[in-house]
Amino acid sequence: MIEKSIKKIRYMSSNVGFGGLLTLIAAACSQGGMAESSEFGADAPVEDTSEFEMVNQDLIAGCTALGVEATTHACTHGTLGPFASRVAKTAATYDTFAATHTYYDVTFTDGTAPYTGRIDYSPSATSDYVIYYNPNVTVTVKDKNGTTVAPLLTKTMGSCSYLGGYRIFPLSSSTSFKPYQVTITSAATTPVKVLLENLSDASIWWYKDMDGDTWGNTAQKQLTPCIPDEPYTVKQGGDCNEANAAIFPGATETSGDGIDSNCNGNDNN
Ligand SMILES: [Ca+2]
Ligand SMILES: [Ca+2]
Ligand SMILES: [Ca+2]
Repeated sequence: MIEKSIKKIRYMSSNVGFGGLLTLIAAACSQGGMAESSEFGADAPVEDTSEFEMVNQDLIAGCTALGVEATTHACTHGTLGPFASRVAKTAATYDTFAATHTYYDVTFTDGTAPYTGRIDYSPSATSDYVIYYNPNVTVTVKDKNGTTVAPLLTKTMGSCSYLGGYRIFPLSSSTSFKPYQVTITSAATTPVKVLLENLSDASIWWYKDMDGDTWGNTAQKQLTPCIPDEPYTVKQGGDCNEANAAIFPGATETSGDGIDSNCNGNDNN
């Protein structure tokens, strides 16, 4: 469903312009759902799930940053919302992030720098979640039992003026672990902008392109929200010859040369 949604957005965005694209992105957000990562090609890296075997990992091995599909989507929330306010508390009762896809203004109750407080979050699906924030603050996560959840990735973001950075955590929807305790520590500024996203919603297929013709091998692909992982660098499959950059869907066909140059199964057209 997610792959269909992303493809639909990409197709439709060419016709609806930027404003329409943002509407489509918001629509995709609301669809939610879980994307399976079991359809990787034969050459895809094998994930080490030993440390996080409870969760579905969307981050491919060696992921160094999220791709623009994820970061652009998140950045639009800074201008379009939806917006909400939450109070990070130090008392026994904590405010909660009620849902993903909301851009939160988080305020603190202690009133002195460094500002710090806790908000609880109960994910609806087991997945990798990204917590974006602005300015760059420290975000740590523990499960309801007080066990620290190690971040999978911590990055600053230079491409969005509304979000300074992000951290990615593997979270479970099991009540054995949630609600999670999200602690935010800010050196000097309050409130802090915070946005949570299920990374499955931002995952897209990347196809393996060995001959550099921008068309990939349909059978060898990765589903990930990360930046392209060489050689999984293109978003379109259908290349019927990965050893010849002159052969790809739509290439010029030479009739009767014994080569299907445009990958339609026919030598002559
Ligand atoms: Ca290719
Ligand atoms: Ca042909
Ligand atoms: Ca031919």
